[in-house]
Amino acid sequence: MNESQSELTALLLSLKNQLNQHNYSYYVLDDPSIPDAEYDRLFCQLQEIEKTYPDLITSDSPTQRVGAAPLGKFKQIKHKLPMLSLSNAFNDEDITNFEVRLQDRLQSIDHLEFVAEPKLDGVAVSLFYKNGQLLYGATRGDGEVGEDITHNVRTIKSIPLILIGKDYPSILEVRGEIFMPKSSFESLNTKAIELGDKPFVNPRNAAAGSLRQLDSKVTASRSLRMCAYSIGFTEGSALPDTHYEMLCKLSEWGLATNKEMAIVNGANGCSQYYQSLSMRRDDLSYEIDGIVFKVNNFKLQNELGFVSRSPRWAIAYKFPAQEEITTLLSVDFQVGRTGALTPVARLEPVFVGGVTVSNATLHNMDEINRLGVCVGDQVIIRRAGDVIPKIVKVVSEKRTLNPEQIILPKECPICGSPVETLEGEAVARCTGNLVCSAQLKESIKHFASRKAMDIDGLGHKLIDQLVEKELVQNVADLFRLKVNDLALLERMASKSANNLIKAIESAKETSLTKFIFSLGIREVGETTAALLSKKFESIESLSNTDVQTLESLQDIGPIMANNIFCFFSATENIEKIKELVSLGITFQNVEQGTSAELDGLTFVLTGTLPSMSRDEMKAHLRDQGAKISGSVSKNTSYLIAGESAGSKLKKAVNLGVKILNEEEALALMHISSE
Ligand code: 5U1
Repeated sequence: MNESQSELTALLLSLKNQLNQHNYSYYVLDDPSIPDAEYDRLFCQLQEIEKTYPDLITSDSPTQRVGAAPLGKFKQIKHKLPMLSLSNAFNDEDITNFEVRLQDRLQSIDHLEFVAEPKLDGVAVSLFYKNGQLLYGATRGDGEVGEDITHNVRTIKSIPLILIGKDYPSILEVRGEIFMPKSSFESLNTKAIELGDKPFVNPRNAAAGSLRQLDSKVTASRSLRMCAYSIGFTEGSALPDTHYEMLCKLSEWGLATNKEMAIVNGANGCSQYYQSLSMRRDDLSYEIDGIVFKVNNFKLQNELGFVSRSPRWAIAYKFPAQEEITTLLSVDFQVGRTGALTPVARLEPVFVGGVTVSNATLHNMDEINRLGVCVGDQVIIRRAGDVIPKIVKVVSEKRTLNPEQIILPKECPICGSPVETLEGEAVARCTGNLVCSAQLKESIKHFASRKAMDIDGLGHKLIDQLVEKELVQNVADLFRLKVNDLALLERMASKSANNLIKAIESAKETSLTKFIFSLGIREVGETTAALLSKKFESIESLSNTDVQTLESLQDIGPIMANNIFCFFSATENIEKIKELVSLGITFQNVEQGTSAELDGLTFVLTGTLPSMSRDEMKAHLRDQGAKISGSVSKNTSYLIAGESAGSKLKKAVNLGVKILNEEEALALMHISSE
């Protein structure tokens, strides 16, 4: 063997070992050691070498199997028909080539119809029905043999135990994806962190971990869902002619299918569908990692057949990866409005989730310790949707010899005041209060923001300058500014200066809710501000209340009650409020548009509303005297239902409860939906 041959063999062995190790972490531990994108790169590298030197392919190569060998924790089940995987496309050209390949094989066909379906990021499963009864459910495993997860599958409400109707085949293998909705993933991880448990890296690992439970009660508590996307083996009944009709049949028989599925024409239709769904990707309640396009006609599918691990008639057009690997270069501590020091990771720029990311939040020291992250580490960074990029894991195999520990500064990096961490709190704070220019800037930004005093045109850069030039040393100083003062600022022409002074003047007339919110009381958001304004009707009455009264209010817990009470017990805060009033700030104690019609009515909300969060809608309702309940009963006055409304909607229909959409609900409150 010459030198280059032995180098090649060593590289091949190293790639196989790495991929096998990553397969084990991913499939067996449900704890991926590297991002999928990095795995795909290693896999492609191995595939390329094997393509050039086919003699070097061994049966144990990770390229030679579809998934991972079954775990051994559960009984094994042999699929009646193998579960295959999909080949990938990463751009429109790959899709055009896909269509050209199909047309080359199908000679006489010049127009191809595809079914487009979102590719859910979950766990592939096969469900086996005999005479309409669910006999077992299995994971994909290595594609031939999977694990028997029947006991867990049976806990998933979207999986029918008995099929509906009569025209289903006597034997039916249903293929689909079990997934965890984004909201369930977030709350599962929040709970895990609270309990000191390890959170899951992403919803797919959470779904996989939840399915691999020996105790099905755990699975049942995890809000998993199933979406069927094809069939395997069938017997005893003729099937429709097309994949689309098959999906409709599955839906008729009681299986959940994807509402976004559509028939598209040719490669152009595929690309258009991809573009339009990628714009809505973040709005979906579940994670998808691409779109699957399948030739619709079953006869053509049969004609096309398979190549190694994948059918020729289908392709997955992948979205940009949401997880990537990069290096943690350094950590800075940013000081917020309440003095909280937030560690911010400075990263080697990396393209992830469709953008280049060079910063990520690390939240607090507990998070740093939980991750065990050091400067210089290779880290997995995740950016899903609009969410701030997060470091989710350290790639420990790639740690350097001398990792640099991240140490909480003893002094505030902005004002030098001591930093303290109170007993039982994860957050470290600068003790400088308004001596600290960072805290001052942030509190003014909050005060001027849209949901608070709503000072039009007073942006962050302007506020930074006003504080740095000492024109503003507290929020009240904003109302003392003159046009001439603003002339000292960069890029401030006289027209802009006049406009800003006018905006500050008109912001003086506000509502009690906005004013309470603008005070920046710890943990008091706009919903609580609305609740307090409704209950107390004046700032005097709120500032004179006691902790017990506050705690007795719905949605106010002991910590928040204490925060509110302490805020109004501090003389400097009362003085600040008086000063603001003396400068001309006025607030109506009741929100505009109040309607006595909603007094005493009970509302329940469900689904995703088109233009606002459910919390915002609740705040509007509470402002107008309505009560909010979490469940539908005969006492419910109205159900406000958005997209993907589920069981609450069904119950409301059954009980004859009136149902409103967002627009109708706003109209009821006389709020314009513009
Ligand atoms: N939506 C969808 N996801 N998905 C995954 N369809 C689909 N089809 C697949 C896979 C693995 O395989 C087909 C070959 C049935």
